Amino acid sequence: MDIFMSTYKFLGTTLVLLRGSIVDVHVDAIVNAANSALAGGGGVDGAIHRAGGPLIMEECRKVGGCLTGRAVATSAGRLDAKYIFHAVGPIYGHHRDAEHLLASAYEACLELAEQHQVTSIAFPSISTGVYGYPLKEAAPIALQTVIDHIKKSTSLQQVMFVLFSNDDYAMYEQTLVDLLAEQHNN
Ligand code: AR6
Repeated sequence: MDIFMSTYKFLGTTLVLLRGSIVDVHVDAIVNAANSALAGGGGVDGAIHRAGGPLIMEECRKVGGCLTGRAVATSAGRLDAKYIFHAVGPIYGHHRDAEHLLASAYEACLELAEQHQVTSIAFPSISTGVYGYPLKEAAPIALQTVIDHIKKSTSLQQVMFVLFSNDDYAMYEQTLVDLLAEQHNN
């Protein structure tokens, strides 16, 4: 399988887009697209628990749950990371104010990154699988939230988005190029 990757420098931080599985990346914090019961499931959540082993679920049970639009941290079990940040995105067509909740899920992870002073983080495309959020609408929310965060003082040297399909990767790439051009023009 071909590897697609592109990198962009924004202020002091490197933004990376990668086509692949999030369990294969080496970063301080891997973000999980979780549910509010932290009960595990399919997609990213299934892949992380399978690859990371039972310790992650044990810690999730102790935490007990997470509100939509928020995130909680656990350790990363067997994965090559220090933390898993379990973020709960909105269910499209179910939650009112889905746009705000989606941005808030990303912000919650970025805040956890600062609290734990991590230097690298990998996001999946939260809510765009089982939760049905159209990728074309979700990509600018995800990327703009990261751009806005980086404008403040941050411990993050690298922010990665790991996309699972070629189409998702292409959409994120085009959206990021457009958003960074807007930043330069402002
Ligand atoms: N690496 C990166 N991206 C992936 C991977 C992977 N290994 N697997 C899927 N994707 P989803 P959600 C993409 O469904 O929409 C779970 O059951 C996928 O193609 O993982 O937030 C949870 O337990 C899509 O673009 O998360 C929740 O109940 C994106 O990741 C619920 O699904 C997100 O898809 C959360 O749904």
